[in-house]
Order: sequence, then structure tokens, then C-alpha cells
Amino acid sequence: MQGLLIVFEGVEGSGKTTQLQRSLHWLQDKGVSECLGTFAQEMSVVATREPGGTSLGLGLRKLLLEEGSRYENTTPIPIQDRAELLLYAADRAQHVEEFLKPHLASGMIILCDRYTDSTIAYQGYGRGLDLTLIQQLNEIATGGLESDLTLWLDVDAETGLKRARQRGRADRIEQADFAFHQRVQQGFQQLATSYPQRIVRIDGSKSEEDVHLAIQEILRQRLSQWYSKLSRP
Ligand code: Z5A
Repeated sequence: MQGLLIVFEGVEGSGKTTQLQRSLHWLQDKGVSECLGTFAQEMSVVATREPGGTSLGLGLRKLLLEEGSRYENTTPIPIQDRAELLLYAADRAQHVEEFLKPHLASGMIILCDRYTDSTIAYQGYGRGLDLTLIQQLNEIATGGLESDLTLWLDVDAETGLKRARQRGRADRIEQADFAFHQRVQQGFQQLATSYPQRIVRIDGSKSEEDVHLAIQEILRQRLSQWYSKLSRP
């Protein structure tokens, strides 16, 4: 039995990480048993993220996001846009083979913080790299593994950045200029329009509790559909 890959996407500060953790706890406490009936005992739910879902990925995450990890004497070494793209792709290729595929093959429900759409939004729309090239690279890195469901937490770039900055020190991408973050947000909007079957928009500007309830509703529907497939003779 193949598991399910559920991805959380959005600009920084959209609330992905908060909502992923809340969904994980809800699914583990009651969601799975509510929606999957007799199959519930066989199901477990795990959380992961990109970049950084494997040991190799943790090293890549540090290189990608922490300026301090790339100093030559006292000068930070900038990452060129195509090098950045390839590092995200390397992280993903490792994550797919080492973590996602084996867990899906054993029937698990995976909640993943960011996946292929982030590369299209950040490196494509944000940095301006060629979208066809990025799609090809996503295909190579994933071996064709797509999410079963992507929850896009839609908040405008300004709100997201304000929330992210309230938490403290900004990482390398959070420090990029505001127009960059607006382009990233447009990228997510465009993706949601292009892939309505896979990407569900959630209004991320609402309270944390309201966003959680909206996500619960979608998860209930999707898990129930999955259950009816599993229980077919
Ligand atoms: N990146 C890329 O460029 N290309 C790629 O292919 C991939 C990634 C995969 C790392 O991502 C970076 O990598 C990211 C994109 C890039 N860019 N940056 N920077 P990450 O997921 O590790 O980091 P992040 O996107 O910056 O996540 P984040 O800042 O942690 O945001 P979040 O996960 O969406 O939000 P949060 O941590 O849940 O919440 C942020 C704050 O808002 C926090 O204080 C919450 O308590 C608060 N919050 C949450 N929900 C609400 C609501 N509803 N109302 C009010 N306040 C809220």
C-alpha cells in the first residue's frame, strides 16, 4: 500500500511550520482514526522538510541559509543563483531516495514542509531562472514523485515577512528585497491556478486556530477519499 505525501507551501511567515505541527498532532491524536477506520492501526504519520530532511540535507541547509557557514577569512561567499538551484535540487534528490520513497512505500502519511513548488516560486519567479529548466530539474531530483496534496498557505508577502521578522534574526533569503518576496508570492498564485487538482489554497491571514480548522477539513476529505480507495476489494 502506497502512503500519502502532503506538502505545506507558502512564503516565509505564512504559518507552514506552525500548521504542519498542528496537523501532525491532530492526525496522530484523532484524525487518522476518525478518517481511516479499520486501516488506522496500520497508519503512521511523519513530518519532514526541505531543505534539511536528511543528514546530507542538513549540511546543505546550513550552506544555503546561514551566511556564517560560508566565510572566506571575514568575507561571506555569495551563492550564485544557479548554484543555489542545484543545491536545492541535490537536497531534494537525497530526500526523495533516502526518506520520502521508503516511507511512502511502507504506507506512511508524510507531512513535508516545502517541496518542488518552492523551487519554482523562489528560484523561478523570485530569482528569475528559467521555469522550464527548473521543471526539468525537479523531475530529475524527484524521479517524478509528486505530492498527493499541497496546502498553500496564502498570505501576502508583507504580512509573512512581518511575522517572520518578529521571530528574530533573518536568514539569507529573508533578507532579500521586498520585490523578491512579492515575485515569490506571485509564483505560488500562478502554481495554484495551474494545478488546481493538487494545490489547495488556504487563507493564511486568518487566526492560527481558523487556519488549522480549514486544514483539518481538507485533510478529512482527502483521507476519506483515500480510505474509500483502500477499502475497495
Ligand atoms: N527555499 C528555496 O528557495 N527553494 C526551495 O526549493 C526550497 C526552499 C525547498 C527555508 O525554508 C528557505 O528555503 C525558505 C525558502 C527557501 N526561505 N526563506 N527564508 P523554511 O521553510 O525553513 O523557512 P521559512 O520559509 O523561512 O519558514 P518560516 O519563516 O519558518 O515561516 P513559516 O514556516 O511559514 O511560518 P511559521 O514558522 O509557522 O510562523 C512564523 C511566525 O508567525 C511565528 O512566530 C508564528 O507564531 C506566527 N504565526 C503563524 N501562524 C500565524 C497566524 N495565523 N497568525 C499570526 N501569526 C502566525
